Amino acid sequence: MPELSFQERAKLCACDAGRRVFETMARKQSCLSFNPDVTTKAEILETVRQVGAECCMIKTHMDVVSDFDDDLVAQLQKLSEELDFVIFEDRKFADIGNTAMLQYEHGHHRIASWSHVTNAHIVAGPGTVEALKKVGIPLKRGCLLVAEMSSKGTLADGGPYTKAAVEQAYAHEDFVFGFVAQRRITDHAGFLTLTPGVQLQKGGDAMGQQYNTPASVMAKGADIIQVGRGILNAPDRSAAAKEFRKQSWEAYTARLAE
Ligand code: 6AU
Repeated sequence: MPELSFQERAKLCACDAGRRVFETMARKQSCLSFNPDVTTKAEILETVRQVGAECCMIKTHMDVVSDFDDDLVAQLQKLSEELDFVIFEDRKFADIGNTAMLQYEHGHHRIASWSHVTNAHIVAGPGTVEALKKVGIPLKRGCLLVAEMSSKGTLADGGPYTKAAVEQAYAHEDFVFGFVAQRRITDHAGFLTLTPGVQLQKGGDAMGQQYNTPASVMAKGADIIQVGRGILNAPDRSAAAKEFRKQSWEAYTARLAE
């Protein structure tokens, strides 16, 4: 099957937030999502100001931010409009439906109220995503399912577990618009693949993370490369983000030309 453009794929995506992601990617010509995994509000906002212009998406882990408050959310939302990126809170919901629903809507972070996109594990069965959807759909939110992981020894490794994630996604296309995975795991072009574990050189960290290059993950069908420390620890973050953006966009356009 010929590779479709992100604009064409937006039309095949049944989820409002998912379409917004595809359209942002096409408009900005960016397959880059950056995660500022830092622990203060000031550092998050500083890094997002440095690289947000290069990104289609900014991914957060608000539960590591010591001074999280509503103003951080307000400032992030403002930057999302100014710099044109989608906000993705990487909460990896994993509990039974009722608990996941409460975690998504309530608590200190009230994730559903501000994050366009979130993600979920499927380990607890279909109840998790069914419950998240009840909160997310009225707010036009979207969800990615964690189908494969980048870490050494993961149990989400392409076998029956990954297949179950695909089945759950098909059952909830209006809310689930794709996967966190190491490669494309379905032919459905309306589903998006976000691949973490990306740096400019292949390698890993001391705690099991495994890295591949932008070109190699794009060749396996990634649509978005998820980059954290490859940008965060670079001497010039803006230059690093530009390089990740360039390498992944070139790989995408090469795929279209095949
Ligand atoms: O580039 P890094 O290693 O600094 O950051 C990678 C980011 C982290 C992880 O929590 C996340 O990507 N991640 C995920 C996601 C996005 O769900 C899944 C996975 O398999 N591996 C992974 O690293 O914020």
